Amino acid sequence: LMWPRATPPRAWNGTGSTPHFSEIVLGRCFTYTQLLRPELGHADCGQIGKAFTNAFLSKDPCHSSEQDYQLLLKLTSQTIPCHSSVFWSKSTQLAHLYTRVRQDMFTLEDTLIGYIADGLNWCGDAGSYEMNYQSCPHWRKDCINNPVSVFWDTVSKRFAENACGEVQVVLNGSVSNTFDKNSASAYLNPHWPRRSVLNPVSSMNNTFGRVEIHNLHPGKVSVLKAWVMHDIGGVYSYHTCSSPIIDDLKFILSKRNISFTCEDDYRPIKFLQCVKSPEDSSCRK
Ligand code: N1C
Repeated sequence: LMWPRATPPRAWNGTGSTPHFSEIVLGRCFTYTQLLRPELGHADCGQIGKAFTNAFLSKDPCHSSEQDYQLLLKLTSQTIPCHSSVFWSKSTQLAHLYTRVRQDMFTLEDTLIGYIADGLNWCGDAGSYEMNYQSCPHWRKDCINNPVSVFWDTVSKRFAENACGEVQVVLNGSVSNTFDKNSASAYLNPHWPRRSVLNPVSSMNNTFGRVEIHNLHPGKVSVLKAWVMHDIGGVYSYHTCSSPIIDDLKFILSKRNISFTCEDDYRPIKFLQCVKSPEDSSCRK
């Protein structure tokens, strides 16, 4: 039995739940299943909304688990055709512009579960039935196993497990952490501490390197094609396909028997950048 609490829930260091969370989830679910992808018209948005909130309400927001999201995952299962999965890291906007034009390709946010949750924040509290709209745990300052981080890890893992054929990843060559080999080495070397004592969460914030590449199925995925994109007018390119950081990615995939190719400034995506900066010299040739 839970009594109404006398004191407000504990204050965390992260942004609170998104106002009108449940209504947004329900509205997005109907938009996706009724208007965008009618082939998912059979999905039960009422049940999906309930499964989503039940995954974290009345629970300690620092002890969220994959298990909490299993029913939600089951209710939102979706088949993505082979050769159409697009992963990304540090390139949210560009990757989504790309699949906006290429309607036959899917990032996680182009699937039902990713579409529903994109950009939202949520958490509850062990001592209350309510959502916490004041604050939620910050992944670095409070705890890693918070409802939002665990959610993205869980759905990213499933998205990668289900990928087949030729898959793509849009990487950002204009940041130092184009690919996070430290996230990845946690898996390569069993003795490497996943959460280093010196720097508890260094390199934890890279889902592609930490979760997705390790959950691609060799034999199902034939090749990963990386597109390393550079900001137009960016003063410095940190990484290209010839950078050692890309060799790390190549090495991990070769160990897993998945072929790898890499191309700098892939033209179809470069065109999208050029829509914004048509006068740049790199867009004129
Ligand atoms: O940590 P990242 O990128 O490497 O994660 C991106 C990678 C993509 O391929 C997606 O399939 O992992 C998946 N993914 C999301 O789709 C997603 N949408 C929103 C992972 N995280 C996602 N978010 C939130 O943005 C989440 O809170 C996470 O921490 C960031 C990831 O951004 P990033 O570092 O650019």
